[in-house]
This record gives sequence, C-alpha cells and structure tokens, in this order.
Amino acid sequence: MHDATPPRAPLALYAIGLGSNRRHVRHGDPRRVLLAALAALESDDIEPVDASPIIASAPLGPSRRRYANAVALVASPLPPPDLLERLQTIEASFGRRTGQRWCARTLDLDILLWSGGAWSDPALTIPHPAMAERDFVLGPLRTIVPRWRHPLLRHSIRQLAARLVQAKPVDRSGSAH
Ligand code: A4P
Ligand code: MG
Repeated sequence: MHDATPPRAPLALYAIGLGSNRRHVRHGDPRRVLLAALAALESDDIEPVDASPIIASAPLGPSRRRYANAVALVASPLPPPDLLERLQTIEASFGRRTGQRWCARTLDLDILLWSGGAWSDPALTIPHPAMAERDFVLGPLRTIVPRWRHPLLRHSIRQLAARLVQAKPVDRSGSAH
C-alpha cells in the first residue's frame, strides 16, 4: 500500500517577537493589533504552541508612541527564509508601511529564536541580533521559554533577562509609575 500524503519536513520551533505602536482601522489599538496578529499566525503550516502576555513598553528609538509587545512560540516545517516571507506577508496585510527604519508601525514581526540554532544570510539573522539587549523581548520570552539557550551567547533566556535587569541604570527620577 502506498501512502498518498507526501512526507512533511520535520517541525521546527520558532519564537516570534510581535510589536505594534499604531492603531489599525479595524482591529483597534496596538494591544488588539497583537491579538489579531497572534490569530493570523495560525495556518496550515504554522501551528501556535504558546504566547506570552502582551506588555506595554516605552519606545526604543525615535518613535514617541508606546508599544505593545509579545512573543509567540510556533511550530512549523518551514525553513527560516520561508517563515520570514510569511511574516512579511502578514505584516503587509496589517498595513505595515515599509521604508523608514524604526518608524511607527502597525505590526512588526521578528524571528527571535529557531530550534535549529543560528541562521545568517543577507536578509535574515537568527537569533535576532538585538534581542539580548531588549527587555520588551526578554520579558515576554521568559514567560514562555525561560530555559531556551541563546545559541551564540550560551546563556538561557532567564539568565539574559536577569543580566539585563542588573545592567540597567538606577532610575533617579523618583517616580515609580
Ligand atoms: N531581518 C533580519 N533578521 C531578521 C529577523 N530575525 N526577523 C531583516 C525579522 N527580520 C529580519 O526589518 C528590516 C529587515 O530585517 C527585513 O526586511 C528582514 O529581511 P523590518 O522589520 O522591515 O524593519 P524594522 O523593524 O524597522 O527594523 P529592525 O532592525 O527589524 O527594527 P527592530 O529591531 O524590529 O526594532 N521599541 C519598543 N518598545 N518595542 C518594539 O517592538 N521595535 C523597534 C523596531 C524599535 N523600537 C521598539 C520596538
Ligand atoms: Mg523588524
């Protein structure tokens, strides 16, 4: 007997960073944009495994609007360049404007980690090069994969997050909120 279904590539795990600091006409504020984006990730070959809580974060870079950030863990047979292409299609469907780097955006999807380890080509670098310095990435990531080891830095996500908190300058403004 022959099995008619072609064999599928083995599943890889990916951690995907989600960010938004602009309203979407239909979905609403950045938090709702991320909820819609988490739903949009699911497809025939992208299976959601877990998602972090959605946090509000102060903008890094020139944009003045606050961000909503979250991290999704997905399983997929897609190789990294194909997954990036899919994420860019989803970004475009949310009306993401391309052009200016770090501009306010409706939806930004970054590949943070891949169970295959490191990947580097002109269009894609995994792990995401800035992830270890960003609390809006490590905070959500720590809630779902605290023991995932960064393949280049060799520290776990929990360790990287703790290191980042220690390295932070003391806030002398006196306001806790
Ligand atoms: N690219 C390379 N590696 C990757 C990867 N691992 N994942 C390339 C996704 N894309 C990757 O990205 C530019 C190009 O990066 C892509 O075409 C892809 O081939 P982009 O998303 O189009 O442009 P960008 O997002 O403006 O630039 P970049 O460098 O990705 O910015 P970041 O690092 O995404 O930072 N502050 C807060 N609080 N929260 C945020 O989420 N995000 C940013 C953007 C700035 N400040 C923020 C936040
Ligand atoms: Mg990006």
